[in-house]
Amino acid sequence: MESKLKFIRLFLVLIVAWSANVVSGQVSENQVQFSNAWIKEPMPGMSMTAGFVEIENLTNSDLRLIGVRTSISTMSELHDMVMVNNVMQMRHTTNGWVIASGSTISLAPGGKHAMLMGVDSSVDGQTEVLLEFNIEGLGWVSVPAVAVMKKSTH
Ligand SMILES: [Cu+2]
Repeated sequence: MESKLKFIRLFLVLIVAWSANVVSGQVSENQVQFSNAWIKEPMPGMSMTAGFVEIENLTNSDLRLIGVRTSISTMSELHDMVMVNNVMQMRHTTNGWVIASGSTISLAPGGKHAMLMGVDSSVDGQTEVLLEFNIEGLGWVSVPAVAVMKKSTH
């Protein structure tokens, strides 16, 4: 009886360790907090869209977001919006973005976003997508997101 309990306890510990590893890669939940992840449902016939998320740095040092990827797009880039001659244009951010210790950056419509190109045509509203973010020195983190129909430009 006692050995059975021990076995169950070990089993539970293994499950917890395994699921934490799958969800967050090398990054533990008390280092970086991801919230409100979603992607804009692609317009009919379009293979481009954008993904959004809020990322909070819970560590004592500054972090840098350096990459994004998904399984539903062939190419993904970090994009920022800049004003050029009174026109908003998006720019590929090649250096990534610093997330200062204790602060949050928002990828949101009208600003920073994850540009997704070559998006699988089967993606529509309600599709569940894993957005993966690369934090310099910590590695890739998978964040579940859902495709949502939203009327907005990014
Ligand atoms: Cu873009």
